[in-house]
Amino acid sequence: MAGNNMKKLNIGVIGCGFMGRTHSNAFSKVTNFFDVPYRPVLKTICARNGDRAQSFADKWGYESIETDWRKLVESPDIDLIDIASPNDTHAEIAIAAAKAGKMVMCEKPLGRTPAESEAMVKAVEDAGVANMVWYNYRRVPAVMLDKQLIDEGRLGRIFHYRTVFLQDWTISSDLPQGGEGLWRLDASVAGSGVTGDLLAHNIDTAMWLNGQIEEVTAMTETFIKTRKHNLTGKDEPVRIDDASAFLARFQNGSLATFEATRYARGHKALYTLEINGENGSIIWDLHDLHRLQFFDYRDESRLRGWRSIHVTDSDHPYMKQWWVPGLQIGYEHTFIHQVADFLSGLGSGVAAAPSFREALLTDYVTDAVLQSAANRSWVKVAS
Ligand code: SOE
Repeated sequence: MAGNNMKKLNIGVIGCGFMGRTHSNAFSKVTNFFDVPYRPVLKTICARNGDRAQSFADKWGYESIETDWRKLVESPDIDLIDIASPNDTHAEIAIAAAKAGKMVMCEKPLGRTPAESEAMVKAVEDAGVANMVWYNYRRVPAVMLDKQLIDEGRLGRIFHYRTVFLQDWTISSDLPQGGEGLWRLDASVAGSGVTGDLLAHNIDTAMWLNGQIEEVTAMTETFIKTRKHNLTGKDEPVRIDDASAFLARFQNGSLATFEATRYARGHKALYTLEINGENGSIIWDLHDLHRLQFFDYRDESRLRGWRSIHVTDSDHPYMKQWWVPGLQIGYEHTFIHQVADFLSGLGSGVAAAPSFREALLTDYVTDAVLQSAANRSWVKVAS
């Protein structure tokens, strides 16, 4: 669509941390690369600290700042509320935004509990507003290529799904919990530890690629039991899961293992997945995100072996919008792809995924994982 014909979509982003940056970047770049029917306008950035909001606005080109999200949500100038603030704010903001008739995009996980997430789903569906959750890893071109290969039946019947998300940034017992940047360690804000923060990504991708998870059995551990809390200055119990591992059965009969931890010394963000099917297998690794390993058993036997596909050609997902074949893209592009798909969905009337309702299914799985770890039993996943 020619630039001048694009309708403007006024965006209000709440939160100017890590995710506020990834989302702002995506909204500001999308029309440079994708032909979409709407042009996002960085209208207002909202954060409690006005100075911080102002310097963020200056850096990213927001037209104005707001320190009270309630005012932003009610503002007639705003079409879409984007929630990039900590997890304990998601439900209240999303529900108010939907009631005010705004489109809502929300950082993952949707709520801290299924009850919060269900209320959020109800709010956007009652209001009939467009909605989406930022599960960005679906939109790595190599992961999207996985999806194409699976949907084309190239792997055949799936037997195994194996996935991890490994980090090492909380090993020091001196690291405090709570407050700016460290709210992920405070269960009252985050909801859970690596189960909601990291495994939610693995689960979202897994169910998108391989269908519904039916039941799980899990174990979790909190290795460091108390940490100083940044807001109280006192040593307080740590109530998040530092590590979480579970076995799962998918509805299609395949078996899975999932593991996430922040105690895997040497790993910063090692998200990997491997899928083994009757006719082939695929492996993907976030540290080498533009490559897809593919084994096709139907190849001529003399030549059979693992192919390492450099997912940078113009017929690979999203890639013709970028540079020239062979030149790769990275993490921030996954967010740009997500906005592009959201805007195209608004234009076509076929909403891009994952919607709040779809993301709720991920929250049902993380909830079953936490229940299973607490009860040391298999737990059926709600649907
Ligand atoms: C945690 O360190 C974190 O930033 C997650 O919150 C993100 O969702 C993940 O993509 C990278 O790791």
